[in-house]
Amino acid sequence: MTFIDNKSAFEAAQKLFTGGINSPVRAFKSVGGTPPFIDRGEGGLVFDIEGNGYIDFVQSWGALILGHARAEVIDAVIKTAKKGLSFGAPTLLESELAELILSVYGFLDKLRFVSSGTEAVMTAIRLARGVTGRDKIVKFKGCYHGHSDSLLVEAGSGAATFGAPSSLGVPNDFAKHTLLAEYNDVAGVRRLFDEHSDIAAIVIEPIAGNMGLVCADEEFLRALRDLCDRNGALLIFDEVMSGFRASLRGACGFTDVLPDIVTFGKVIGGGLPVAALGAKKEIMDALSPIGKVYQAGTLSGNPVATTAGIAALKILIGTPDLYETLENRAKRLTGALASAAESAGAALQIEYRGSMFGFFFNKKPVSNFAQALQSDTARFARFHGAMLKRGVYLAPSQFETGFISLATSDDMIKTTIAAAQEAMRETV
Ligand code: KE4
Repeated sequence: MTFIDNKSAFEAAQKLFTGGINSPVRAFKSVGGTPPFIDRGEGGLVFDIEGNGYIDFVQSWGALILGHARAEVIDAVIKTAKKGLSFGAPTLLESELAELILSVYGFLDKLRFVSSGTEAVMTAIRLARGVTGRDKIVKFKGCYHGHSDSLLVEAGSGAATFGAPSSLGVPNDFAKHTLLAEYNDVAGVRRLFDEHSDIAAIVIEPIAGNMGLVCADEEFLRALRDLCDRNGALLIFDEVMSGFRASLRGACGFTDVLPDIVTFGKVIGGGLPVAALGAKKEIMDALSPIGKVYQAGTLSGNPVATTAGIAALKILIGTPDLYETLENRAKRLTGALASAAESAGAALQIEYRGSMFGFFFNKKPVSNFAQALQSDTARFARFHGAMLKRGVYLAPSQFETGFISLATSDDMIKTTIAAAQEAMRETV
């Protein structure tokens, strides 16, 4: 099948896939228009099949922190691939990647690799339930932790975008074990522990990236840690998006609160399917084959995928000031976007954390999902289209986060700012 334009490619794809895509947010339903079919990535840019270039702030939803097709990653992947793609057996590569991750997240003893963030968080929940012997989990409205049944209850990201906060097909018997609280609301979580004695874990995005970008207050995280300690529950930090992204140590680089379990994804795979969960030995050894919490995966720790992760993490760990550079660019971009909104008379709330940034067309600050839902999503959709037209590829949903990569050059930031100044005025 060869197509020369996005529209006909999308029409054809809709005959093959529901919605023409393989992950809902990619369908551009909440922003409208035709999603560009990407042909290639090059540093901070992606190019569609029509040859249009875009400054990419999606970066495969955060994974490509070094930019697209980074030579060291590609060369390493090719070299490993020539030795075979998958064995379903232990390799030194997964050990090497694990050592790199644990060298940064030093409070963790062991990891288990899986192939997606969904798998990582699903396993973390099962592990917490297995270790505590309890069934209930606490999650936060607007946080998204993948599409496993227990967690598709008032989820953020795609589900929030479609205004279907809980998914069909999730049996009530599953959903009833998932308790919901508002992000940054200590009293609400405390009430849940007062009412339920069988809470196995709290799972949270310590930097929430799936309701737009919303950061957890330090005292909120401290309160969660304290509630877990007092009640014998585990604290799970879902760092699938923020791990090695918000800082070298992800959200753990911004708080002194230590979780019991951390989940990883995206950046640790360098663009290929690697995700993981990690914890202290006594928790991790509850997993099969030592313990009785079952988990398995054909492609877990895949040699080609772990090679990409190793190549990426070696650069991230080995490049001094890399994260400071990224954060400075995020600061410059968000500052200029705020000014552009002000000049256009647009109410904008904008925030960054390391190389992650997000904004809401909203008159009031956003610290939880209910407030995020008050944002002007129609305005966001118009702005998104106006930026895409000017060669700037933002996440196609108000309830997502933008990312700065090492390849997002100062010139690209400058171009983005100029585009935003026009787009803000054009989409009043
Ligand atoms: P995956 O199963 O999509 O690899 O990871 C699920 C997941 C878990 N936890 C967090 C904090 C996540 O952000 C994600 C996935 N993120 C979305 C973007 N917001 C993936 C994009 C998509 O769904 O297409």
